[in-house]
Amino acid sequence: MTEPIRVVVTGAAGQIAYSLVYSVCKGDIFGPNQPIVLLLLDITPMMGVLQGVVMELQDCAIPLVKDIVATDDPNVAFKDVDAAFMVGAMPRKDGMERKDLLKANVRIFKAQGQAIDKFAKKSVKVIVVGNPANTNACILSKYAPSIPKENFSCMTRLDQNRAQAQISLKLGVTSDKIKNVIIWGNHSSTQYPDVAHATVEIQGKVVPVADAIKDDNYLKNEFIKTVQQRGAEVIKARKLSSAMSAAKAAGDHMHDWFAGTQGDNWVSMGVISDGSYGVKAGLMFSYPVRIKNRNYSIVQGLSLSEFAQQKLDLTAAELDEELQAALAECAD
Ligand code: NAX
Repeated sequence: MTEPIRVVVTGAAGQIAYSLVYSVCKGDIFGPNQPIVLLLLDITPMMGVLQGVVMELQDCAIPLVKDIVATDDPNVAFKDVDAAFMVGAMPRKDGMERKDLLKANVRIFKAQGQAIDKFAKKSVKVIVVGNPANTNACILSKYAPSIPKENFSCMTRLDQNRAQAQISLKLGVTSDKIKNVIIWGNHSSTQYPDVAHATVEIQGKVVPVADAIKDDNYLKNEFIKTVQQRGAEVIKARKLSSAMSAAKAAGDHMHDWFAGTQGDNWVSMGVISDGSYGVKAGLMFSYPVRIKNRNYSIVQGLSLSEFAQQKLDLTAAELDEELQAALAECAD
């Protein structure tokens, strides 16, 4: 019998977690034969709502689920965890300044980093979903110094999936036929969705996406803007932010981290920069990565046009500014 793995989801009473926990429990992410102990963390006022989520999970009657722990105590939630989905964060409220938002999130991710440092397995794999995701992940890692920096990541897979979906809609093929789309940089409107190295399989033939689309103007303008603004468009339509698609993307990210990427294909993940592609080391930057044995490596040697380089510089500068502001809050 396979030992259960311990998986924590923070922000567990929220809307992304509502889709995500079901996916975790039914085996989509860690495999159909992997038993799960699920740890759910939220803040004290949400414990009643969280109990409702626990009841529903119980009522799903999923045999993989060995135990569910719902708590408002990070020291309990992170105990011996193998995988952490950091979904909970302070949302921006009306009249809140960026500085206040950063300050609130630094406080949350500092405390949770310290708990991860103390209680999680040293091999834990962490994805930060809560915004500002890249910077929150940096803060988390800073306060969990006993855990390798490479074990922390942030989610840009939703942006990758959105980019793939746009190309698939444009070409009338299913999204699995499109490989190697890249999201560079910040999970914000400065991100750079890049299809310069992407391919599409059409009627059994693999061709560059650019050759299939044959519209450089679309790829440099409308496509990029659509992906960058997609989250805002969903909010406008739904009056709520992306949740189902965000949960699916968080699952895709963690699935590939545990199971590995296929062949030469890559996926995009926010990971700690080692200076690759001229990005300042120490920023949590979304790169194309390949994954083997639960370790990722940043794909090296991809050519960047002048247009692409400018986009990378812009998003890296934004991330640097955001991180410096967050670090200043840490010092307070
Ligand atoms: P919700 O507001 O529905 O849920 C957030 C939950 O987090 C709430 O239950 C809240 O009580 C909890 N929470 C707040 N502080 C906490 C703390 N200190 N410890 C534990 N739990 C805490 O938001 P939801 O729609 O689920 O979105 C969650 C986060 O994902 C937001 O920060 C959102 O901006 C971010 N997103 C990130 C995306 C990405 O691609 N990286 C895309 C989707 C989403 O916008």
